[in-house]
Amino acid sequence: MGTFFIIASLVLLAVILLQIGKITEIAGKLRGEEDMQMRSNAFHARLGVVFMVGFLVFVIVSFMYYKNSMLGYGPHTAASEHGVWIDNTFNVTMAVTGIVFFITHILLFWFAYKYRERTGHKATFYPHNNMLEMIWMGIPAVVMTFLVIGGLSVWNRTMADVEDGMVVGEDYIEIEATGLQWQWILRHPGDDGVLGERYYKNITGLNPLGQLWEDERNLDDIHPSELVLPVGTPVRVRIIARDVLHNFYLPHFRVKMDAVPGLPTYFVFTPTTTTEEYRQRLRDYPEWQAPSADDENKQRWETFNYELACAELCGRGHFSMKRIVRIVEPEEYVEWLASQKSYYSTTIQGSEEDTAKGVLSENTNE
Ligand SMILES: [Cu+2]
Repeated sequence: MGTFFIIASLVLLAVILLQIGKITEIAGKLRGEEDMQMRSNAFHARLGVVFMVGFLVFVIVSFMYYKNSMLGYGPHTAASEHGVWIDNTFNVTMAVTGIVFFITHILLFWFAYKYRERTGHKATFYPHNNMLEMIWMGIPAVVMTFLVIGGLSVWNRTMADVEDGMVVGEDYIEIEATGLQWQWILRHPGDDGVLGERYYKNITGLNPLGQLWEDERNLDDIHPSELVLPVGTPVRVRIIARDVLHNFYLPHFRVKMDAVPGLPTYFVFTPTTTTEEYRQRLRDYPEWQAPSADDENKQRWETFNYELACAELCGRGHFSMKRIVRIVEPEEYVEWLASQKSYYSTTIQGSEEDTAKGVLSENTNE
């Protein structure tokens, strides 16, 4: 019954609105409709211009407000070698598209205002102008070509693998990140500088990466809880997923690569700024320098840490795939590495897994 009354009231309301519309129409005819129409046109065209100004001011203000929080701006310049190229590419694209954004929005609303219907003005039929078309096809084509070629060149340099002839452990460090629901298992090579073999059928509760313990290179590999790397040395990260898609994401280094089950990927990057240097950069940032620097600002640098995250929405624990990343001086890295115990020595040695050494797949899997 209640529903019936609600529906009936809505129908009545619609009828009333229709009637009001009709009355307005008739009243308009009596008063001279055309004049009303023109006044309404002018009003809405002006509203459009006001909206445009407000909108563009809002765009500028919000950009100014958030700029210090955005990667690539303010104090957040890239902490890796290739990150600087990527930031430049982004900034150039932003400048070009930003200019076009302002021009097109101003034209859009200005034209709607200037060419509104007015008494005594007749629209011109203007279907074709070769010159004009050449200009608006030509300029974007040339600009896009430059953006795409520049972008491709940066992409190719960023995605390049280590150079031929480079020696792992000497010229670069190779580490491994395995994503699974919901954590990253990091693996650093031990003293030998090389990661040992792994085989997925060897994965057990004790051996989450399926490392082959008969491969001696595995015995000194460590599974650190933080990603610690020396500044200035190229790092090659092997990226692996154990279940669903994950994504190895180091925002401050502009590193981002999918971790795909069954398809190993990699990323090579060179950290250029230690954690301490980055904190100092935040501390020295002029806009946060005021003597009245509030606690919130101080927090920014006192507690700053690089982070490893997962950038693929991989399930309900996705958010927890966060690891602290520390970039340190090379000497500190050597010290840190020496202080770490190998996964084999802490977890495997003496266990059932250890005695099963040499027996591949099936047996160790159960
Ligand atoms: Cu994930």
